[in-house]
Amino acid sequence: MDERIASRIKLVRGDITTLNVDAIVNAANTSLLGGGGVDGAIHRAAGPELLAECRTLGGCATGSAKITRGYRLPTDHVIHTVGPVYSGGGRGEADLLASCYRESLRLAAEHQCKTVAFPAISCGVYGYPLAEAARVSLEATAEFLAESELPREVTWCLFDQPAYDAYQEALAAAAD
Ligand code: AR6
Repeated sequence: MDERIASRIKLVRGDITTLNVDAIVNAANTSLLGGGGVDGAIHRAAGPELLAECRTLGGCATGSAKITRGYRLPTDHVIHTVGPVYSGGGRGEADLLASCYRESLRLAAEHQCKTVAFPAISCGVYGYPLAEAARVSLEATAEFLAESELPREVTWCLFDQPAYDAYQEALAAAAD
């Protein structure tokens, strides 16, 4: 990965609902009507207006993304993307995961977002192995950033230490 691209990628440990960035990304499901994990945390922190807007969107396909306002969150926008359920890696999971990142970044750029934060999409309930997800997501993001000035900065907000360590290793490997 080019040094200029690597300098636009940050890793933090924490709760994505607290981040004061232009957009946070939600690891949603195809209904867009909420769930557990980071999705539940985002809906709880944003308040019921977020669910009301999501009800108007007609769901979202796996690998796609849709954008809403952030309501009571410190962020302006929430980008809802639906990661693949991991079932061994032979069912197009990597392409779908890469597509989640590309489509989310495309929406962020379209909405003039300078700063965007992602959770580790698909790495919770959907069972994607962390190291592999980190590699795929960093590669897709680096490719997008090489072609686009916006977003200026992409942060992964990793909830626990194993996720943080996996991203740190993948980032170090990609920077070589
Ligand atoms: N901030 C940042 N990351 C978080 C937070 C948080 N507040 N809470 C959890 N994580 P998951 P998925 C991490 O299961 O695998 C939902 O029910 C978590 O530790 O939230 O894409 C949806 O409605 C993990 O590393 O999302 C879908 O049905 C990562 O976020 C389904 O889960 C993703 O875990 C989506 O599954």
